[in-house]
This record gives sequence, structure tokens and C-alpha cells, in this order.
Amino acid sequence: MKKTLIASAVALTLPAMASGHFLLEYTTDTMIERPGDVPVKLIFWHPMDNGHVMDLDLPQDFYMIHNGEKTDLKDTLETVQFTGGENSGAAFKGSVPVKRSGDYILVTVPVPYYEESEDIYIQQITKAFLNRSELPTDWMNPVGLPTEIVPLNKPYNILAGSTFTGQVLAEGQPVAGAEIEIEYMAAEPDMENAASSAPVVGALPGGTIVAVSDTNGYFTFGVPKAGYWGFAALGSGPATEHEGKELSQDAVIWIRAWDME
Ligand SMILES: [Cu+2]
Repeated sequence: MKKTLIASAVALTLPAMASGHFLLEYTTDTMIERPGDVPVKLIFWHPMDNGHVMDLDLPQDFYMIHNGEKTDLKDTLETVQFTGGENSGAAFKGSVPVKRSGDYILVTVPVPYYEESEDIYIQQITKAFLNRSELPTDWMNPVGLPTEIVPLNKPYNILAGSTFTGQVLAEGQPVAGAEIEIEYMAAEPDMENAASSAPVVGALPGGTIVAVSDTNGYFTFGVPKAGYWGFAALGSGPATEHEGKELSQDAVIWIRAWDME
């Protein structure tokens, strides 16, 4: 019995990367005033503790949705290095042509990432949102991804101290009982420097923040602080296997919260 307990304790401490990994689609702002190309960085990272950076392969898809229209942005991607608090890894820098007013949903479908410590593949299908001129056009609509989190609050304009509600979908249907990891982007990437900035908060004593979706796939989180918050529904997607190994096909969404000033 004692041996079993020790063994499981070791197993729990070994996968240092087990939780809190998020694919970032990072822009320095979500509200765009002037039309132009907005730089974005794709980074596979542990953003809350400024932790391990994983090497990101060229994504399968990278595009934007604006006024219901899809525009491929894969051609804008160039390889960059990103250095977090622990290590450096391969990431991408792209650009988003924001011209007309309205919402811009950024979508990344990465290729499955092999996580050696767990012997599984991870694929985080990720959405982030930009807006120009405060005109809402697309944010509340599902993109139609294999799995996604649909926001019920305007995701680029959340008030710190209010709540965010999302609905987890897989092939358009609600996912009940999905485990959702929630993280604060404690150290935002520096767009000029290929590195993270200094973290503004420390790790929580209880580890990762987790919510579970209800029978209709909804979850709500009280957003305590301004900045970027990520939500990752783990294994919510329909694909469960990749190259003969277990696949965690996750739905990730990023929101931006603001202080009232
Ligand atoms: Cu991890």
C-alpha cells in the first residue's frame, strides 16, 4: 500500500508539463483603432507560471473570420524563437490584416504535439478575438471547428470583476462535464524581444484553476483581474487518437479583461 502511494506520488510529480499548457495567439491589444497589419505570436507555453515552452510546428491552419468570411493567414507566418522563464522554443509570428470595422476571430489548428512525458499527443484548437471600431460582428458565432468554446460575453471587452461564460462544443454539440483549465497570462510575450516580460503574479497554492461544464456545456468564471485569460477544455474534441497514441484534442479560447477607469 505504502509502495503504491509512493509510486503514484512520483507519477504525479513526473509530468511537469501535465497541466497549464496553452497555445497562445497573442496580440499586444484586442481593440484596434487604426487599420493595418496587427502582429500576432503563436506560442505553445505555460503562461501562468512563465513555465516550459514547447516547440511549435507550422500549424495545419491559421486563419481569420471577419463578417463570416474566412481569410487564410498561413502565408504570414514566420518562425521565431520564444524564451520563457525556463527555456526557449520554436514559435511563429504572423500578421492579421485589420481593415474594416468589426470582429476578427483568429483561429489556429495546430498539428498534434507529441508530449513525451505523458506519451500522448496534444492538439489545442485555439481562438482569439480582435475588434475594430467597437462594431460587433462575429464574436458570438461558432466557427464550426471540431471542438471550440463559444463565448457568451464579448471576449475582447470583459470587465475585471465580472464573469465570463462559455459553451464547450464538439462538432456543434454541447459537451457536458468537460474539464476546463483556466490561466492568466502572467508574463505577456514581448513583441520586440522574442522573450516573455516579467511575470506580474505568482503561481497559485492549489495549482491549476479548473471549471467543469454543465449538462449543456456551459461554464462561468469570475474574472478577477485585467489582462489575458485563457480557457482550455481538455480532450473535448472528437478525435481521441493520433498515430496509434492517445490524443487530447482541446478547445482553447482567449479573452481580454479590463479595469474600469
Ligand atoms: Cu503542460
